[in-house]
Amino acid sequence: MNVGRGRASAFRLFHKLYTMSRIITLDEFITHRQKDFPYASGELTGLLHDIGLAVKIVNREVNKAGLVNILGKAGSDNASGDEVQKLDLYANEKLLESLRNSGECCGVASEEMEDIFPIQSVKGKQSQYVVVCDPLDGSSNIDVNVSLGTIFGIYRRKSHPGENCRQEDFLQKGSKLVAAGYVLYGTSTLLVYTTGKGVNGFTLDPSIGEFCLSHPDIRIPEYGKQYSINQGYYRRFDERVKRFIDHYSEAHMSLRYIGSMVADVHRILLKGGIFLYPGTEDRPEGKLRLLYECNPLSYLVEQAGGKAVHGGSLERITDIEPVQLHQRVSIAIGSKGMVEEFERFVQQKTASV
Ligand code: AHM
Ligand code: MG
Repeated sequence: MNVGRGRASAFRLFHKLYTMSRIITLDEFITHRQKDFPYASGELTGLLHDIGLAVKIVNREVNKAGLVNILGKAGSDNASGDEVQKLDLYANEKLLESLRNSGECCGVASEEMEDIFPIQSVKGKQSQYVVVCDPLDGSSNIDVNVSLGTIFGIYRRKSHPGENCRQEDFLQKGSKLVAAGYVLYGTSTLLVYTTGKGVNGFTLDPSIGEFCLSHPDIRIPEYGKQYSINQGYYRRFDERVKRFIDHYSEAHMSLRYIGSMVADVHRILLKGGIFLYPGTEDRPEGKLRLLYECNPLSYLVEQAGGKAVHGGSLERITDIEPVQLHQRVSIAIGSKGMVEEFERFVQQKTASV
């Protein structure tokens, strides 16, 4: 099955049911797509169902966060040294719970946990997959009611099924992902995912509690009118990045920065644009994590026709060999034309600086 046929099949299903004025739920869609994988045993399908369920529970808590005493800092630092808020821990727990009970996943690595979390096999099942995730991205926005997200990626394990999973199962390049996606808890709740055959988006209909296909076969525009970067760090950026920013600013491009990567990348996926989180003098690889944030989103953006590269070396993000679970990476991601413009700019300046 190639990408074109996968996308065509998604579109056919959408079209058939759409013309019958019938909604397509995430579960129906995932089950329908299982036949795109000739040797699929249903495990990956089951895993995607489980993630879909877990994020509905997280969504419920995100929505009522202002009403219950779940807000506020948990008073601890996560493994990456960042401040943890209670909702992050809750989201992490719910994802773990759902994956642990399903039997389709043999281990999880999460931004909220220092080490990997192996899962014992359930009912004798020898699960083939591991999950990497950022359970609640953009947590500094929790208590001000601004969009948050969940990011996930699924790898086929390298270690032998039946044994405990190992770190090497998670330290795989982004190009080895078999599925990746995100959930955006915004004005509506959206789940966007890919299994390497196009990108599809589903909006949660709260009246029936189901994610319904709303954005079939998403393609990122080749070019957009906005760029996204924390320009407050301008003075600490590399000269080449500074000049790229100056170039867009002089061209009267608009700056949009939410501070939730999922929300910024989602906007870019639909409208075009570029998101940058480059390194600074004190943090040469920036802030974002390769495994939990950059790889899944880069894989997905590439599937939609976009591009993602390292902000300094310009290596394709999904080609970077991870060496640590909580590794950070400088990133430029978005519309192909704009990322290539960034690349030309960096190369040019590298040559002349
Ligand atoms: P988090 O996973 O701890 O929430 O941090 C990641 C977030 C991204 O969503 C966002 O793009 C970035 O941190 C914002 O960081 P900054 O405030 O330095 O611009
Ligand atoms: Mg994050």
